Amino acid sequence: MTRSKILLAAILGTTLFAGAAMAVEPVLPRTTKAFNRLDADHDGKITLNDFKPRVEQRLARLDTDKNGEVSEAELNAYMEKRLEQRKARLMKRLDTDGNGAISVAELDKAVDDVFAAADTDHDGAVTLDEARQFRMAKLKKPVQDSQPN
Ligand SMILES: [Ca+2]
Ligand SMILES: [Ca+2]
Ligand SMILES: [Ca+2]
Repeated sequence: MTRSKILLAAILGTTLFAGAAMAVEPVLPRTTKAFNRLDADHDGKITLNDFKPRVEQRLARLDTDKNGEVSEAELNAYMEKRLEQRKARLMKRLDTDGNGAISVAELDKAVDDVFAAADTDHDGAVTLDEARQFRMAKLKKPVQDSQPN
């Protein structure tokens, strides 16, 4: 039960709220993928010319009434949409019997799966190393990074 609560907090914390705040904030890229996306000429450096249009593009995407600025209402609408998407993804992942609610049993199953997948030496416990490798493995999956580093 306690373990489940911790995992739920971790899942909610990382998948539900991370990213939403970065909607319009000019945040410099911290991952290789995000950096490479900005580094148009791939010289390993991003310039203001690379960065500014990106930020402005993002602003324009949120400016649904196209009046040149993003209002609080527009920001709200965007964040609600994102939150809905994340919620839907979370439900899809955890609500395995599809009854519209996440039960303790379903959460326990998810915890078991995460543990089993992370416990690479199968000693029934997850070390910090295993946890780190698991997170990295999970993060790497969707990233199509051809350079192994
Ligand atoms: Ca607007
Ligand atoms: Ca369910
Ligand atoms: Ca282990």
